[in-house]
Amino acid sequence: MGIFEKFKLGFKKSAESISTGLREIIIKKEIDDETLDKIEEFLVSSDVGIDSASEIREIIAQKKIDPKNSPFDEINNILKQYIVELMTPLEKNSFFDRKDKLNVTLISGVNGVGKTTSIGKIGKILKQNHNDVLFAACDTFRAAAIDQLEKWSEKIGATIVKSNPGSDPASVAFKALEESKKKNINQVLIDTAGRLQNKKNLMDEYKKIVNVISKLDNSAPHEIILVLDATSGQNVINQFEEFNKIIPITGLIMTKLDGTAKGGILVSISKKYKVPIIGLGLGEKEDDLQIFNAKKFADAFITF
Ligand SMILES: Nc1nc2c(ncn2[C@@H]2O[C@H](COP(=O)(O)OP(=O)(O)O)[C@@H](O)[C@H]2O)c(=O)[nH]1
Ligand SMILES: [Mg+2]
Repeated sequence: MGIFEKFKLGFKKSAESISTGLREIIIKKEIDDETLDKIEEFLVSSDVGIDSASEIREIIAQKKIDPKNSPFDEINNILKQYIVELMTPLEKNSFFDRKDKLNVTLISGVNGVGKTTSIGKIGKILKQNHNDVLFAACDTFRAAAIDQLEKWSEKIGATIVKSNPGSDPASVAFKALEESKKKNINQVLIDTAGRLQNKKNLMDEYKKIVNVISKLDNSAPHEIILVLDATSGQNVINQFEEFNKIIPITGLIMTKLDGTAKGGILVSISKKYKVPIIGLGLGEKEDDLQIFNAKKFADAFITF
């Protein structure tokens, strides 16, 4: 299966829900106010966000839809173009390039969103691009979390730095950076715990990790990637706000886009925060991270 087929398959549920929804609304040749209202409401219910939904409504209202063409096709094209224009500036393929200097990436996000899995997938692409990769097991809260990262390190051939469960995450980060310098490893990916139920602790833990890292290399951490789970719908907005307050987010990964009809949330978060999107999780396997491309996303999301 080619990369685009995989992409399309991953977005099948979202795309079907958009397509079916619009087909039910756009029944007249003439796009009147009532239809425009329904389209706007439908887009809001598809998680694309109130701002984008009302902008798209305006664009459709302004455009003289040629009665010779199918209004359904024209509206889908408008949607596609809107998404491409909004999201192309958020592409950041350079994240996966080979880096000549040490590059430290902190992976953040609440429990269960797919941080550890995404680290494995990112590591694989980084290795394909001729980087050396080290994983730092800084989610020391559960032994299983350390084991899980270790399995990923074996699978993709990355070095791992870990400590005993319960040990200080910042000290693991410190060891990881020392090890990367010693072994001349250019890419360090730091896995973290995401126990939002204790915000104060989480915040302190993050800050401590960042402090320790920046003491060893004052340009680090180079990236703070927030992992968001598409199935959480509008909750991702709160999560972004919370994490961005601790340390400004430099990139996003949205996971579990396979099997959910909530792909629209990616449009909403793009409109609201304009933060680069690094990749999209479309499954649990090592090759299931798609490097973000706005045109491909729009083509897979809007199929008609
Ligand atoms: N379907 C699907 N499952 C995913 C994806 N990313 C992660 N998962 C699964 O979500 C669960 C939690 O992932 P994990 O990486 O442990 O989350 P963490 O707690 O944030 O580190 C695991 O069962 C993963 O296999 C994805 O893109 N799609
Ligand atoms: Mg984890």
